[in-house]
Amino acid sequence: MLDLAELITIEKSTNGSLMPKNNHHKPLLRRHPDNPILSSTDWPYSMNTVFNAGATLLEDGTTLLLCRVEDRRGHSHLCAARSENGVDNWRIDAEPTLIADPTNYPEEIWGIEDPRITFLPDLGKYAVTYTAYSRGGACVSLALTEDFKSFQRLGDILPPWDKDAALLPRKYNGAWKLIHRPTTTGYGSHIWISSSPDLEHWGHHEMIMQARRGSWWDANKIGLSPPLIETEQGWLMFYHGVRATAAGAIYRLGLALLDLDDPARCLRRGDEWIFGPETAYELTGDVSDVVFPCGYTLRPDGDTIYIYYGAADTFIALATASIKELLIWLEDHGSPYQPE
Ligand code: M1P
Repeated sequence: MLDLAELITIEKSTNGSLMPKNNHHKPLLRRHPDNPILSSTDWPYSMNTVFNAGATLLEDGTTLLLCRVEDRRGHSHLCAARSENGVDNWRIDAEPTLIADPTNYPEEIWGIEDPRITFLPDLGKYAVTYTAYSRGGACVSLALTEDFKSFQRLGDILPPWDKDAALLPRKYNGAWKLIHRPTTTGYGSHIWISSSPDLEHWGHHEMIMQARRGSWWDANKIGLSPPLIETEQGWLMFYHGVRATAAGAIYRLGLALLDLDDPARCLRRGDEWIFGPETAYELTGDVSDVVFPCGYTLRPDGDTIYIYYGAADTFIALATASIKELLIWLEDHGSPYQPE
């Protein structure tokens, strides 16, 4: 893999300068021409909307999306869709793949939402972290699976309000690490990391990155988007920032880099958003002005990623990006992280 200094040199020598700080530069995230790639009309059963999908590559190279499907009561469940190329010809489970089970897991009374998938090589299993919508609010739940057919539920691992969670793929000094987003009344919604010896009992809670304040695009409320992406420079983190405006919230994406050896340490954070709602399918839907990725897959070149995002809480769309370009952008458009 090229190191960052080398990449910056390449970028400078081919462009004359680093990417300009305006919205005319080549977009970092490029929308697929087939967008939206999945919508309610593709579904084999009656429902309202499909959005916010977790993603992974299965052993045989198949792309699996675990999609959030909202039914016509407003409750969500998860449904798997599989494709050979990650773009089209999706094979969608004929029935919901993972549904709320409020009898055994009362915290799932109002549905389950927004899955993130991390493969855990030590266990040979995929971990699915998702939001359980309980009477007390949103909380973080976890299930393990080998095949996305049967699931071993560990139940709610963090109490309300907490969501936007994903595991790191390996332990640090015997501890699993979970990135998540608790909300505290009067304090806001920030990104935290917690540790566990067994995936069930969580502690050592530390804040990693604070929402900014004032007029920033990511003021007051941020959250992890897909699981972290491992690079030689650190864990690359896409996060969403929610701007409250008189016309409603705008969900956009930003970038940050966490220390590979100590993921509780944020090294760098981008100043500007890198992706926001612009197209009709992002601007109009059940919830307008939302782009919300929960999953990505790494393509065979080891650099291109496919980012799957919910658009306007109504569709699933796909954007492609280069990890190298994202790191260069962060170097040029970011600053060392300073808490607000
Ligand atoms: O409607 C936009 C998003 O709102 C919530 O996200 P967050 O709590 O991070 O602001 C979630 O309900 C998410 O599913 C939804 O897309």
